[in-house]
Amino acid sequence: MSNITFSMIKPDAVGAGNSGAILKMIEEAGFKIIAMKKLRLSRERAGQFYEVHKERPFYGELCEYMSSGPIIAFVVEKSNAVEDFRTLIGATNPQEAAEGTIRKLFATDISANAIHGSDSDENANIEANFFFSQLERV
Ligand code: IDP
Ligand code: MG
Repeated sequence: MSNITFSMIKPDAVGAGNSGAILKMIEEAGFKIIAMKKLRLSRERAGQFYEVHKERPFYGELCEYMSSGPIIAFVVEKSNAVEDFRTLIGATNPQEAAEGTIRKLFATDISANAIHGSDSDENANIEANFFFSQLERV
């Protein structure tokens, strides 16, 4: 069972002033924040992060969007972190996201969907390492 996952509050949610409300939901769901920073990705760096999607039709739009404003990148810890965090954020398309999930409450559309959550233990580690060194985590 995994105990860490990686997340980003995306530019739409940061820009709308929803970061605090989203982080409150995450903490109330039992996740402990072990690293965090606010930054703006360059288009190139966004492209590197989403490299796995480079053949998908929305890749260009996704890279534009993810570099359009600041994000908050963070790592959280909890038992079964990857799966429980994906449940908390809801489906990729907010129109399909369950009631009470972060994307249902805060996402704009399928592209600007408020928040990222890693989809596997392997990717959680790769993505956490993309933004943070071991020493930056408490
Ligand atoms: P996930 O974030 O729920 O894991 P992925 O399929 O991994 O969803 O897609 C990564 C991100 O790419 C999504 O969170 C969303 O921002 C964007 N995205 C996914 N599908 C579409 C689409 O059909 N149109 C536009 N953007 C999309
Ligand atoms: Mg994904």
